Amino acid sequence: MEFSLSETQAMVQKAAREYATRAILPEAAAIDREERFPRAILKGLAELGLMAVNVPEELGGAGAGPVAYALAMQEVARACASTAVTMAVTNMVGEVIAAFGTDEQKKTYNPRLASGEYVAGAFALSEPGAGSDPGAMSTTATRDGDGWVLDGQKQWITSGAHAGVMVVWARTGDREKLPGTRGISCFLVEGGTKGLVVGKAEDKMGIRGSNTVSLTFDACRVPASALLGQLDGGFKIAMMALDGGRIGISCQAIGIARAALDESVQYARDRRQFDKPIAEFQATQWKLADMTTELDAAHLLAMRAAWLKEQRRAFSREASMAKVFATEAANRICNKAVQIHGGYGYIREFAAERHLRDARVTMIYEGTSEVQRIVIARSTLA
Ligand code: COS
Repeated sequence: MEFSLSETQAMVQKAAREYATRAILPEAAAIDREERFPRAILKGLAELGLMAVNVPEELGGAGAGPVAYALAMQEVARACASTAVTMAVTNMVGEVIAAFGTDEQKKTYNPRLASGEYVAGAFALSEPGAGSDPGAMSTTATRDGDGWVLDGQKQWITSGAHAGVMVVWARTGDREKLPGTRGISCFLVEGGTKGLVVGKAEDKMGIRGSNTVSLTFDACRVPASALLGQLDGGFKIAMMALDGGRIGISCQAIGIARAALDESVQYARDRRQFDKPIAEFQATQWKLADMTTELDAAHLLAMRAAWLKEQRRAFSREASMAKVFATEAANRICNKAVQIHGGYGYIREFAAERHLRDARVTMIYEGTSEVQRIVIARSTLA
């Protein structure tokens, strides 16, 4: 068993930590307060190769692998969860195109996503009536001459207003013959395409510097070359992409929780009550001990899933286990961080309340905790 990092992994981690500490952390509170989409910061991430960590070098990516990506995600999320989710989705979109795209699609989109020419990519699967059950989607793509016409609505689309390219799922099969998860295809739609209408940005509890919108496809025409992967074979692409995406969100949660723990340690050392630092009270120590242990367990689960992915072995169950544990642990950790900070944990002057707000969504997006448990239980009972 090998727990140490390769030279490349250590280098990516160091580069991400250095940039996150220097360029992202000082902006994080303002990004949240002003709901600012951090364009310049995202460009900087792209320049470091962090928008396409696990995309091959010949397509403009860093080619550093899933473990390096997981480490980088933790570092960025530790500084700013909003920036981290934009990075996570962009990396996921790049990986999907690299894995399923034609040479032409890869040549067109991967270098743009990796270099920051496109500030972000977007992943448009969920709909108002199809969240945990994407097989119930109703957006359609109808063949029309040499192209496709998309009609329908997508919901909760991260970076939907800014993405240069989005991966969009739609029904292509006859609903009678190919119901549910069958008869769904995947398309690459460029931002600004005629018939693609971006809805208003959601006013969210956390990750307020990320952009979340609905998208309406109103007779939105795309060429035949926009089809990604096999006709009617799009559902599996979504599931495979989400398996990897779930490692990313585990690591986002771990990064947020790590920040909450570090700040709690600092606060517990500085804050004095009853003539001594509150770190000297067992009530505080036990909280810190549990936070440390849970964070490490989350980290190990996430790294195991990333390592399996790197070995090209099955990792779906392990990604779901990492996600459900890491995101729920992060919420417990952030909640304890607020408690350790007392009244100061409840005001904006300290970051503890932001961490708790940011952590909450990690149990919801890219598959709720309930969906992760479905995936895990199916494998346990198989
Ligand atoms: N990798 C590859 N293929 C997969 C897969 C995976 N991880 N998971 C499922 N599939 C395949 C199945 O093998 C099945 O293939 P066949 O039709 O050839 O048999 C097909 O996909 C349908 O799978 P299944 O029957 O399991 O689909 P369900 O409708 O029961 O859905 C869950 C399963 C709940 C796991 C799925 O719908 C899901 O992940 N939902 C959450 C979606 C989500 O995360 N949304 C967030 C969007 S981003 S904010």
